Amino acid sequence: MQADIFCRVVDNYGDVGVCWRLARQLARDRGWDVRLWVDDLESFAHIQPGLAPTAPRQRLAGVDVLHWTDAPDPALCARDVVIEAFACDPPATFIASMRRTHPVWINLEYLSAESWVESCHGLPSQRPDGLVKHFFFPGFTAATGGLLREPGLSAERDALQASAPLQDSFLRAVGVPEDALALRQAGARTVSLFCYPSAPAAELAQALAADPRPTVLLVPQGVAPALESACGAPGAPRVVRLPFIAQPDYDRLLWCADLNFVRGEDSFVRAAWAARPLVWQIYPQEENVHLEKLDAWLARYPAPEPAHALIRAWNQPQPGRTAAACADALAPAAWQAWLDAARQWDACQSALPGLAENLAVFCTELAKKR
Ligand code: TRH
Repeated sequence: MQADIFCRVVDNYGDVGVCWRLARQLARDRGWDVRLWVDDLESFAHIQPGLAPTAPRQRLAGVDVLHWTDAPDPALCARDVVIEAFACDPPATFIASMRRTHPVWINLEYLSAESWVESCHGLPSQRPDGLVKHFFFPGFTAATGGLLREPGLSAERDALQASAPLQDSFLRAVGVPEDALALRQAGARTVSLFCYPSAPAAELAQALAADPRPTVLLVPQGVAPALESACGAPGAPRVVRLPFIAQPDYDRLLWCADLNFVRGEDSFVRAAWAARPLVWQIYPQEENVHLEKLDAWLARYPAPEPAHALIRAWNQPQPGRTAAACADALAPAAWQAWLDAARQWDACQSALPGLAENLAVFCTELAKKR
């Protein structure tokens, strides 16, 4: 199969993060010939070291990466499959070529745990020009497109989680200093923090400082910039700033942490595969629509009530609420229940077929009917 994936970077790194992960999987695991068109290579380079932000075309991890500009090369025509991510609309000249070849056309939607997704997943939309676009919804049930997950991920994760020396050498390689590694070896909790500016990070620091177990807090550069000033008191977390690292290394970082604060779409899914407690900050939308989506996910996530309360507080900050909720969620009984729930969440979600697999099967079936 020959496929073109179109990605417009709306904000941050999730749009390109999802497309890049999908492109690599279709190329590596399904043997597809994939061209990935991205309009913002600067953002892409942030999460993919080695990507040249000014190159019009480059080959990386078995994928042809194209800079999607206002004047795309008219010689590049549609082939078997066209995937537009998040309703981004392929360029007009490319759609003209689609009218000639009638490829399978997929709109890959954003992830939501809401139940309506099941009834919309896979539906066709007939256009006046004769082309048909199919909606493909990621999701948490067998009646959706599933979640991106690479084969062999659990075994790789289990091996790292079972070995303290492997974790040390990985963390050292991504820039965690020796004093922080020593704290971990002495029993400190490891927390990773990736959040939006609205997150009550100072309250999190306060709650971790009040907890008897010390904390090493791993934070990407530029995220929660005021954290250091909230971490001056004795017992406060040891904040370690890390550069942005490539997606497979970010996975490993999540696997090494006891608790992961994640955001958006892709890091949220990756934290599930760590099989460790996670706190999700959902991407904020107008009129608080995102809070309904958060509730839909919480209704599926089997964590105990104190963990749910912390996740709600993290998304709707009010003075004192996050610090109190964090203390409750870290209390021994709640924490143990959360650990069990995280393992259960990973096990039940990873038992479902992955998104790349579902999408490949869906496209192959449609291609047969062309
Ligand atoms: O960056 P995000 O907030 O992205 C998005 C976008 O804002 C998008 O417009 C919105 O619609 C969507 O959220 C819901 O969060 P996300 O989705 O977690 O994407 C971050 C990506 O960056 C993800 O692929 C993981 C990757 N990453 C690394 O590869 N290395 C790192 O060090 C870090 C911190 C992240």
